[in-house]
Amino acid sequence: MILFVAFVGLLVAAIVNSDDPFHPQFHPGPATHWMNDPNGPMYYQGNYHLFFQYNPTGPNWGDMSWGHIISKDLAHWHHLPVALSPDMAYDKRGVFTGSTTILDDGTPVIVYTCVNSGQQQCVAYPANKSDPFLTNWTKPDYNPVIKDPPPGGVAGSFRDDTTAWKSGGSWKLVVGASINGHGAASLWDSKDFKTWTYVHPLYTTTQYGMWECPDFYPLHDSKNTYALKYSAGGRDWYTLGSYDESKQVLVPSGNATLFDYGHVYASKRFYDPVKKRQIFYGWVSEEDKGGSQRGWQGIQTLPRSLTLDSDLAIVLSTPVDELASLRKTGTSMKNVQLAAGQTMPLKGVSGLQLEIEANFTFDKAAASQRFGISVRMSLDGSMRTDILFVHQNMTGPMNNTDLPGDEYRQFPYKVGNTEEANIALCKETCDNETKCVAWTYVRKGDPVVPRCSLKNGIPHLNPNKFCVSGIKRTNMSETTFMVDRSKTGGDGNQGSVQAPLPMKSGEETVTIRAFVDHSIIESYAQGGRAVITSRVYPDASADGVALVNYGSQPINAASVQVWPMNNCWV
Ligand code: DQQ
Repeated sequence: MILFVAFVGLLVAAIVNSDDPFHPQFHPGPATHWMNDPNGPMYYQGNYHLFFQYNPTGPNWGDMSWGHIISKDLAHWHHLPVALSPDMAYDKRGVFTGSTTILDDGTPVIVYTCVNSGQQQCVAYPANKSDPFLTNWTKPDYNPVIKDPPPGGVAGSFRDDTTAWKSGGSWKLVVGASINGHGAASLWDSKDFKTWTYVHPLYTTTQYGMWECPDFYPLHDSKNTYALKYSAGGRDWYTLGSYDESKQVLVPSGNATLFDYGHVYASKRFYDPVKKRQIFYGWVSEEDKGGSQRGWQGIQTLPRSLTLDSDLAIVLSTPVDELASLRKTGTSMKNVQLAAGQTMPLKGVSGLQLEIEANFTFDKAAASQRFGISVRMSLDGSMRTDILFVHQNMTGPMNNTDLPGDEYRQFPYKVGNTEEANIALCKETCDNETKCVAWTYVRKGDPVVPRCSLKNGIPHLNPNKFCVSGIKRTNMSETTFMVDRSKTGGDGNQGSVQAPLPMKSGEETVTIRAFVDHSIIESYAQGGRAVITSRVYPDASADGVALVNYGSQPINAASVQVWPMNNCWV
């Protein structure tokens, strides 16, 4: 019966999605309706499970339940029936986010936020532990197991349980909270997984009023570094540090950093005992207004493995290797030369489901470089999303260089000033205006009046003997990774996203990897040092790929590989 239900669900999935050009086909998620946070991922008896916040009846948030899919390899997925529904008095307003923990005897247990008048924490156990699909779950009579928020907390801001871990001979669990008005990872302790007592905040800061979806886990490096993760302000943050088990606190070693500079929230990770790694999923909501008309909203990221780069003190996020099993026969090119300003469409390469990896040679001595790949590109190039490496070596005046476009304001030559003083004024004005990113001064001699042009984007560099330009030094590192959606098309978010991309000394190559799956683009630079996830909604005909060089000197793409990708539904 269960298999029959799953099979019918699968057919529905195929019917619902096949003619929707925006619906991803190799990202895990439900066939249709609303999905938000990933919940309770785990490996159990040969299967990877992923649950998620799900509305089983419609395309908008509501009736919060746990949807359920499973996979043998993190690449190919099967739909299963809803695992948890809001069917008890204590969770009738929602089965909110939570995690799974494998107990000492091998039993998996879900801890989730049960919502009624306030938010409490509840548990659920498999109805049949030997069912490897874990299709049915039961909620014991003693729920909720945590009834009240921590002292200084708020009943309506107390949610999103982590996977529990053993420390000091008992179970520890973190729940997101707002303590005395500040976001906090509230720490709870239990001997039997039934009676929980409050300890104190494992970590808290004053930056946000509430932390959703916290997590705490080791990165398995030689220094035993831990990551404390939380979701706040629409983004997912981590702080690295050490775990002081005698005091039960995180001792931070740095500032909060983003996992993904794009559109990812409420992420969840689990430890994969098979390959001994931490794996991350994140919720990627729609970035246009058409979602509910399409009948579904929300995607999960591809599973990403998290490792620590201890030199750079950042977490690297890389799509799991198993995804290579979704690749069809690919195309590969070597030593492709790109002239300054060139866009080179890749002949015979197109599709709405692609993985692309390109390695470029990076010239540190160059004044300024902007290159990468264009995806979801229309035949005439007018629609495209650019995934770029940006290197700014020089912020001072670049003679004989124009930065055409992106102007938001200009002002004329100041009479009485020398030309050099006017150039300095142009640069200084840009430095003092928050909106300003770059400037161009047009010298005397050009048919138009000499003037300063202030820009809110970094346009392409163009040789022009009348112009002198500069790019403002931002507090970003000099090398950044960028997704430019200004020409993306459709009615989605056209905003661009820039992420710091730290380079190591002596590095001479830049690797850009992108997964394009209909309306989602996951972009990774330098093995996951910078990640930007974006939603795009161009016409289905915009399916081309190009290499682009917006810089003023030639670039060599040492290797380029593109694979069309299969669907992930089995
Ligand atoms: N989504 C869940 C909450 C969580 C929020 C409700 C984060 O448990 O705090 O659907 O997106």
